Amino acid sequence: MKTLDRFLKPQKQLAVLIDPDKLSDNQYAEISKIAGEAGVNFLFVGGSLLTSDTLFRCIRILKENSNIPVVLFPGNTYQISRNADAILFLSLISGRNPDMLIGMHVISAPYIKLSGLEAIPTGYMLIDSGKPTSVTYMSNSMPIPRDKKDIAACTAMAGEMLGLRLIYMDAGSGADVTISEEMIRFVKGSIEVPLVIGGGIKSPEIAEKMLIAGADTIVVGNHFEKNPKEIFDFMDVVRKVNGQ
Ligand code: 1GP
Repeated sequence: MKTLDRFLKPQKQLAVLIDPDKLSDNQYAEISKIAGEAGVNFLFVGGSLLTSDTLFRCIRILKENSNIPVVLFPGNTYQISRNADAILFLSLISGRNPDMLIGMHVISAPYIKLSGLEAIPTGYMLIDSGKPTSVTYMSNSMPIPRDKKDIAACTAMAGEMLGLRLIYMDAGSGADVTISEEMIRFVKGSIEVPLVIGGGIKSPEIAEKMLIAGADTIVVGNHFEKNPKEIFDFMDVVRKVNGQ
C-alpha cells in the first residue's frame, strides 16, 4: 500500500516523530518496538538541523524493530535516505521564502527520483507558538499568527488548490503553546485533504481534543523521547476517537 493511501484512510492516526541525532541506537530500537506494539501508524524522521550523519542508521534500526512505515520529514535537502518508505515533499506555504516554497525542491527532486522514495506533496504551515522555534529560524519564515484562523484556512485552501495532498500545521517542535482547537476546526472545515497537526503535544488529553476538532493525524516528538511508554496512552485515545 502506498504511504499516501495510509494518510487518506478515514480513521484518525498517530505519527511518532524521531529526531535522528538525539537518541542512542538502543533508544531508537526501544521506541520503534513500543510503537509497533502500540499500533502507531507512522514513524516520521527528521529535524530542522541535524548535526551528525546518523539518518540512514537510525532508519535501519527503526525498520529492524517494527513494520511501521518510515516517512522522512526533512528540514533540508540533506535529509534524504533511500531506506525510508516515503518523504513528505514539504512546501512551506505559510512563509514567503522562495527556497522553502520551490528552491530546495528543484535541488532535491533528482535525488528523490533516483532513491525511489514515494514523494508526498505536503503543504507545511507554521503556526506561531509565542516564541521563535528552530523551524521558524532555520526556514527564515514568519509563522501564521495563532489567532488568525482565516489566514490559516485560506493558506490551506490555496495549498489544496495547488494540488498538495496533505496539509501539515505545526506549532514547531517543543512549542510551549499548541495549535488551538478553534484553528484546527476552522481549517478542517475548509479543506478535503487530510490534516496533520503537531508541535508541543504533551498529553493524550490534548491529542484527543485535537482529533475531535478535526486533526486526522497527530504528530508527537519530544514528549515520546522522554516518555516512550506513553505511546500506548496516545494510541488508546486514537482508538477511542475512532470508536474502536
Ligand atoms: C514538530 O510537529 C512536530 O515538527 C512535533 O513536535 O516535538 O513538540 O512533539 P514536538
